[in-house]
Amino acid sequence: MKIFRRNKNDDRATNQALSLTRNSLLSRLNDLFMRDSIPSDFWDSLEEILISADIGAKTAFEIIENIQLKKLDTLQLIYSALREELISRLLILNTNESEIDVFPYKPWVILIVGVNGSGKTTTLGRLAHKYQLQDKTVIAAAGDTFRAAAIDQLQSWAKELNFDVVAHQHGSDPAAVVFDALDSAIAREHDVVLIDTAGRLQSSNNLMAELTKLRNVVKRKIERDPDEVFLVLDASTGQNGFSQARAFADAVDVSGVILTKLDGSSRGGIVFSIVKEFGLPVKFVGVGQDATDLIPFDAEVFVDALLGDLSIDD
Ligand SMILES: Nc1nc2c(ncn2[C@@H]2O[C@H](COP(=O)(O)OP(=O)(O)OP(=O)(O)O)[C@@H](O)[C@H]2O)c(=O)[nH]1
Ligand SMILES: [Mg+2]
Repeated sequence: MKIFRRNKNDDRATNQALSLTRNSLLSRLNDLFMRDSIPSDFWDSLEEILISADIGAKTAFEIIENIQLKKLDTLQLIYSALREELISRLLILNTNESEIDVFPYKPWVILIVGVNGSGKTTTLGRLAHKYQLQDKTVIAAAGDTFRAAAIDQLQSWAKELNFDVVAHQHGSDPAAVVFDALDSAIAREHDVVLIDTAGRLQSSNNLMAELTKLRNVVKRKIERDPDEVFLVLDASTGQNGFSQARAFADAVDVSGVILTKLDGSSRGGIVFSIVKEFGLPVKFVGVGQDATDLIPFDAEVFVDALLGDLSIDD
């Protein structure tokens, strides 16, 4: 069963969210491509533009090399090849339809991890909303017990959207929260369990140990690993956010990335680095703070929005 199919509104929202990134790219790409012939410094300029869009030096270099191999002699052909190269890099791991929506198990268990402030709790709310729209019942585990406000924040999402939450006191053991949430989900026959986690503890070693522990609790309780482990990354941190994110990817066997705050960032090109550096698919992008602002990722729509070559009907 496939849910979360994309629609025109998703394409528009992606386009809108990428406007900052596009604006920073577009005039430079225009300068480069809107000429009568290929300028002598063309390839250096293109590489520089791609790197400046956070696409990553390695990826930019490979893209240029692949296009050069084609020995194309017009700017128009080079532009089309650039578009194809960009899309193919995202398609390696991203199908054009979200795969997370198949439900072979009940409850379907999703662990949400990422550095503090990246948008985990907001993403949880938005994912809950997406599942609810598909008539799935959702229960959330308030696994961030480190900050009292985190529990309140989750509860207010739950109140607004009308889903269940299992929460213990501030400072209690997150593993116990997850254990209870899974118990409730099984007893109440919920379809989806969304587990919120802390982005920060006294030390990052503690945090990684805690996340591993949460994973193990899930495994013990449902006799399989979490069905998805989503790493939430903030698009505005650009390449700098990577080293922290790496620690999560190493600790908990992440299955996909959710890239938030695309709307406030001019660094949308970061998705290319994510796919390359982490070898992970991007599953959703966050395009705002509302319940509806989580959009399934689509490589082609993304690249067209990035390059400003859109074929969306208005
Ligand atoms: N504009 C925009 N803001 C977002 C998006 N996603 C999250 N935010 C905002 O980012 C801030 C942090 O989001 P949270 O969901 O609290 O982040 P968190 O990872 O749970 O943070 P901690 O619990 O402190 O680790 C909030 O103000 C959110 O509204 C997005 O896609 N776009
Ligand atoms: Mg949070």
